[in-house]
Amino acid sequence: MVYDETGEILMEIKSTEFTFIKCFHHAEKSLLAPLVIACLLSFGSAVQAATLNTWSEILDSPNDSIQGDTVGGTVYEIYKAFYRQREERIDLAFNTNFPFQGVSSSFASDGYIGFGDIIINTTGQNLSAAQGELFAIRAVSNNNSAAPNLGLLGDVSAKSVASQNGLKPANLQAYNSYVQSNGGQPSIGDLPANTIYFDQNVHIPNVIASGTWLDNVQWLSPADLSGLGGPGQYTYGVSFASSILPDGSFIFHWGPECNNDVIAGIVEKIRVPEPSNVLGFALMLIGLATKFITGVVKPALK
Ligand SMILES: [Ca+2]
Ligand SMILES: [Ca+2]
Ligand SMILES: [Ca+2]
Repeated sequence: MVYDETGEILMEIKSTEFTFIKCFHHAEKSLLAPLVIACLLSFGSAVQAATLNTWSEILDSPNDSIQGDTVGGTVYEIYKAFYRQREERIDLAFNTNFPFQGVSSSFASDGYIGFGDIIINTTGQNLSAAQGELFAIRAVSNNNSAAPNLGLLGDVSAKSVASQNGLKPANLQAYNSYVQSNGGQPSIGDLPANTIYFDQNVHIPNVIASGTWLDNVQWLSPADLSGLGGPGQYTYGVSFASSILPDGSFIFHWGPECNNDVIAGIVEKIRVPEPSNVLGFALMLIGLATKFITGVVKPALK
């Protein structure tokens, strides 16, 4: 258990999460926006170093989903998220019991709980402050997203459709309490359940309310997902053009439309040299080598 200087219990265990919470507690009290940004930037520096073409794994509690009166291990349970940056693509994948096609539910007003949109925040601010500046992916047509087309959108505002899809607790705080009082341990991937990255007094926004379409996304193939897995029944994911996102740390989150489990990851997009720059540098080296060989440039050391 971790406590802050006022004696308040923080749920965090990992040092990076502790830094995050401490930052937001201070920033929230001081109401200084620059401090929020500074905190997120410092938090970003705590993100494990990103390596091209290597998957990183984000763990979620294995028992913080809700289905009817059941807590933990339900059809909505999310166990892991995975993140990988290739030179031109970013891949996001999930290990979960939730099928990407969604599930029928009598608790949903439309009788169906779909795959929520994946919300991406590159602003260094909490989610409420970043509204209108988010990126997001609508990957399925059978959900309650307001995005008119599938794909990756920018300038996104996100909204929650959790209540209309049958979520019982009134807000995130109530959801966490419900899970805890029924023997589960709520978490939101890299974020603690009581994070102030999300407004605890409302449901986590889980679909696109508005935005500008930017590009198509692709579902990852079984070969792309090779080596990934976990306790969940399914592992699947999407990829999109890495050039669309700015370099640096960002936070993404995802869950089914009902928010009966949610996972978030704090990851980093690293700068990849432009192919033209690499080519230019190679040509420069070839030119320099030619000059050495032809004697135009003499080596400094004899
Ligand atoms: Ca979970
Ligand atoms: Ca629905
Ligand atoms: Ca969770």
